[in-house]
Amino acid sequence: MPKYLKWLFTFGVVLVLQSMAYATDGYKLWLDYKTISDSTLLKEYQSLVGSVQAYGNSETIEKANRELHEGLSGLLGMNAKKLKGTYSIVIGTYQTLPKDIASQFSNGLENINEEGYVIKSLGNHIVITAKTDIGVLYGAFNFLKRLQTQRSIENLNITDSPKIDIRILNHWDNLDRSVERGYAGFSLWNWHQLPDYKDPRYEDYARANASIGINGTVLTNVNSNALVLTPQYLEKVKALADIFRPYGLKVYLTARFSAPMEIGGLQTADPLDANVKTWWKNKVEEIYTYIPDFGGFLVKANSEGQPGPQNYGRNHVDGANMMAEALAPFNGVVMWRAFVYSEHDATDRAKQAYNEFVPHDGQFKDNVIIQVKNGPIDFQPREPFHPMFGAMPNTNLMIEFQITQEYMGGATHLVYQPKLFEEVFEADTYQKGKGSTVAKVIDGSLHNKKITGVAGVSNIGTDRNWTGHHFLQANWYGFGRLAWDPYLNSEDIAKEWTRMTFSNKAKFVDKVADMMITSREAVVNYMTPLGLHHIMATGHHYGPGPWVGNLSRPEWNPVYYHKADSKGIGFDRTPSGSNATAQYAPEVAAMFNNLTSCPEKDLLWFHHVQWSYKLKNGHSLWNGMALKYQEGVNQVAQMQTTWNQLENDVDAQRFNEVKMMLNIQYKEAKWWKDACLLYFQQFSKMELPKGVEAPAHTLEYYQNLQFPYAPGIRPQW
Ligand code: GCW
Repeated sequence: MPKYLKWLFTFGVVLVLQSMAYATDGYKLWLDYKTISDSTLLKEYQSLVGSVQAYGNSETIEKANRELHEGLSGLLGMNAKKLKGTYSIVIGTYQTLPKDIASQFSNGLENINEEGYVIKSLGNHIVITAKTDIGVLYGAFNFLKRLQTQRSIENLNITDSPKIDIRILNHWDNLDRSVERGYAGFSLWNWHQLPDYKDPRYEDYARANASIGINGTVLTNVNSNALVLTPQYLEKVKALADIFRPYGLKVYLTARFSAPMEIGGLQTADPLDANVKTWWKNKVEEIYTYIPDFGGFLVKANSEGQPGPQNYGRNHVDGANMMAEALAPFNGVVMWRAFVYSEHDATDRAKQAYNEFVPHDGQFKDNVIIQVKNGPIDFQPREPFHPMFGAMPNTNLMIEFQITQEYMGGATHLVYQPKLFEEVFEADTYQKGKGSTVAKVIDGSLHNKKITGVAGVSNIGTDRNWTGHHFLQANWYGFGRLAWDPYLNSEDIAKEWTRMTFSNKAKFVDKVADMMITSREAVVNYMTPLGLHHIMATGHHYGPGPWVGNLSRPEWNPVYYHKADSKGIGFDRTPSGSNATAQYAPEVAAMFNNLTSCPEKDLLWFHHVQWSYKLKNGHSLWNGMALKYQEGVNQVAQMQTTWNQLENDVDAQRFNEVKMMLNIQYKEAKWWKDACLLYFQQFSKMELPKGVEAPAHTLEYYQNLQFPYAPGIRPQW
């Protein structure tokens, strides 16, 4: 072979290999517009899709136009400019569309809200329109999704609007680029190089968020650093905000309550002090000179050592309203967190947030929204819904989920969280009788709320695949989908994501979705079955630690939560115990209080139950618990089997990476089972039942394991 041919050949091979690697490393998320492999379908789509005609010249419309070009070119395997199918794809807002097209939407677009969209077949057009540019972009993504998931694009008449206003990621990212409870590398925000160096990844991040309707991002950790509010950093924040804006993604920051002292030179941060008020007013005004559409502040105050109004004898209302006043002229909001509990308060930690906030119902300003974690303790594998959701009819409430897996195995465990989110949204608060679900509280329909919101603590970092584990991309995706519409079905979301991310083969989709759905219960089973909670190791929270009982604050100790003794196990939160159930509506409280009506999945959350207590399946509590732990391990084994069967349907890179992760998950599921059962067995003094594998090591062995460098730990702890 002549030299030049050899060279060309090698070059070609390298190019092909490179593009393969790029296509399968997970970077493209669910937006990898691979050409449709089913040739009949491909031809059909090619015969239907014509040119894209975009009306309007905003940056957002430009992005929508570009997305359609890239998406169609990829999916249909030819340059989109050359498409000559029946229907041209017409995009634009109602105002910018040609009059003859716009006039066919007879009542304007009254069925959608400001961010909603309409996709409608009209003669030789498929029209994607909205009231705003961002609505058009959302519609463009939805249209592409139809092709990605291989649905019909004929006779379309789709209207869709988000049901919740603020759909936001909370990054627990520090200015040194470490990420508290982050397991996917470092923070995306390269503060040192900003504002001049604009990593293309910033735009990819905004685009991915827009594709699932996420419209806000809090860039910084709730354990906050006031420096981000200084001009030096605001300039950097502005650079990010400018990149995110065309994608409808608003920037928010965490506001450190003591900032007036730390960066403002004041002697106090008392929210009722006139100088403090003025300082925040000026600071907010300054922020808006950099970022005219700045979203507002997220505040963690008087919680886990963060400063707050209580340092000055004031309360949450004083603190939140003071900031809200400064933000109101600019339509900014304050998201004030309800994650509070105190070492000086001896009451059950599960009750403390409610006790601190509910008496203030109706006192917060209109642009304050109280951000409440999904459950009353702290993002455990399973918690009952937070009682505050059924108790503050006159206050804006938003829900906070934790997408990053602080308590669910970090980024190595495949846990499909939208199933958990769905479970919480479906829970019934009974606040206005049966059917008063958490979803209705959060979307504002139960009480006619002015602002509504859903927050998710991000699982995103610098890892090439964004989330550390390919399948954890589904949690970012599913979070966005459910924040848009909390009534969606998590199983449908799993299938949709699988089709977009991997393959449309029906068998593959079913098997993968099945594995994802199972994973949610699996993690509960192998970590904290039957309502157990907070029994993880200390600090990094990696692995089991039910034996821990020596921490300075009682409510940090696992023994505080499981209360295992010779009689039984579990936290009595009924009237004979802490009476936390009284914080729920009477119907809900009655259900939890009664041992037989309390769902067994929440049993040990609400009751201290005897080891010999008979579960619904006839097993004693001890045997039932041991079998649940084993079931969790078996479920992971089943996930491994399923995945191994799919080798031929997945590219080698992702197949192998997921396979290795599942091996870790299996090992760690066994570790949890063995360590917890050995520890609890000291109290039950009962044998492991048939069907439960004997532990691999002694209890002492598990108790001595140390992981000083486990990821995600808070640098200051
Ligand atoms: O669960 C705890 C985490 C902390 C976190 C805190 C919170 C950001 O261990 O790392 O701090 O919750 O939500 O504020």
